[in-house]
Amino acid sequence: VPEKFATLGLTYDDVLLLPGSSDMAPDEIDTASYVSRNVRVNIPLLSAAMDKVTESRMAIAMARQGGVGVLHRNLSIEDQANQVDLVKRSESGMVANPITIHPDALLAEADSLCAKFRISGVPVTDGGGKLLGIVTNRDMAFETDRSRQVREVMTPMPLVTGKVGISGVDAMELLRRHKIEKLPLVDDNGVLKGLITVKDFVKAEKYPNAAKDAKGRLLVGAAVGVAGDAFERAQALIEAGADFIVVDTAHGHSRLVGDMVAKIKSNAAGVDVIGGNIATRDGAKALIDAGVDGIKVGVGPGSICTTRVVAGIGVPQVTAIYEASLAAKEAGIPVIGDGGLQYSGDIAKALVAGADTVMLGSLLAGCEESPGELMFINGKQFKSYRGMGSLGAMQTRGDRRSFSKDRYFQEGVASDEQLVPEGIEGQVPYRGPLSSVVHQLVGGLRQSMFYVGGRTVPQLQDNGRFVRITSAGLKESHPHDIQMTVEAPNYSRS
Ligand code: RVP
Repeated sequence: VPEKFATLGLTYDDVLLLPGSSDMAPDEIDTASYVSRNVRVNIPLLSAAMDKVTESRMAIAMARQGGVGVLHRNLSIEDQANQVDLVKRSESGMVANPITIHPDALLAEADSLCAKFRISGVPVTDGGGKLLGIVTNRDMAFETDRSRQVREVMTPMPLVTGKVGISGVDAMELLRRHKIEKLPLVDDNGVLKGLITVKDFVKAEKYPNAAKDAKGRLLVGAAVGVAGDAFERAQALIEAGADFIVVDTAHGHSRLVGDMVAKIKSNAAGVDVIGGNIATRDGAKALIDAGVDGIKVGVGPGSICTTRVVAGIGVPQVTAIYEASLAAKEAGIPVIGDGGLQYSGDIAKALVAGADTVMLGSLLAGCEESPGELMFINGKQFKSYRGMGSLGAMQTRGDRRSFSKDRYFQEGVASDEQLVPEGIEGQVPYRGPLSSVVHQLVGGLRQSMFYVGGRTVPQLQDNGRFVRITSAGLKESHPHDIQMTVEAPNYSRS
């Protein structure tokens, strides 16, 4: 008979990392890691697939910092695929499939294209993709009649163009010599194949650590469920260019999840599929058997999650990660530690426990780039944050359908009154731009790596050792016997 009681479950506040022998300079530290078998990031951070955390703006910001965002799925297939597209087109050395406009289109249409994709001009092509000209801010700015056709105001060919495959240096030189901002790339037949912009070069310099795919585009992941048209959703997201798909549920150790992973896997050449969430070694094994490229761990640790009280289910997160990693390491599958992180120090604890990356919700929900408006309450700034299993996220409101019910296997519930929520709704302090939040989180991680004596994430994982602490130890860990008078950028007591 198997033991009725598993080992004692530990979480972040139950442990500390032991300082180890260290002989490195801080600038030698390398924080790169793997999200899944083929998706490598430069910092081991993912933004959560939640409707108050990750839409295209957060995903772009995360990838620029070197991590990656996972786009939430509480929206239509079309909208979510569109968000993938926005991230993949956002910037890189070259835009492979630039947005184009037909010469017969109206200026008003050009306006809305530019606004939607935050661009300042669009190449004009005929039905066959042949480059006819370009219409930019400079052509349109003084034009008061927005019902005129693009062909009347565009700058027509011949334009300065480059050949497909032109080097970055040569492209920059052309832009500089001709004092232009956009360089269309064409093939021998004059068909538009790509676009290089000054803006992209400036950004590439500004974000040297950005996480990119083989074509130089920012990385992005996207979540799907298991019910209804989940498979069609996955197909649309892959089509739009997602680098990995997360089959994202509250109970990944279930047949539906395994089946969905296998189905997407067998139809998705070259795109990694991650499954979750699980919290045991057996759960990890089941996902590995289904063919996952990555495993997401966490049942109940989330700041907004009530699964552990509503259902009495879960495993304290450090133990959950450790147990899952025992199966995952053997199979060579990366582990994502999802939820429950409160401070930067928790990142290294997750990695030492066996995670390769961590996923963050509450720590990022207060960023400028997260969806939702700033709220002022008693002179302080907040942003709203909620669980995907909260009533608010699972409810149908007006004509807004909810797509997150099947995360909690409640898609069949007839009416909102019958939903059994597993999350709550609330607010978190506004934290400013993601870049400064990530700076503190990764700065903290680098300190951890220095203290433990791990130059790389694998070294940190190998060399790191825990000491278990008591509640007296935890009290000693936090500032104590003092009233804080100045706010620290990386510490507040919740
Ligand atoms: P946290 O970072 O502690 O805020 O946790 C975020 C994680 O919580 C998410 O990535 C997800 O796995 C989980 N989550 C999201 N919604 C809910 C819920 O409603 N219970 N839980």
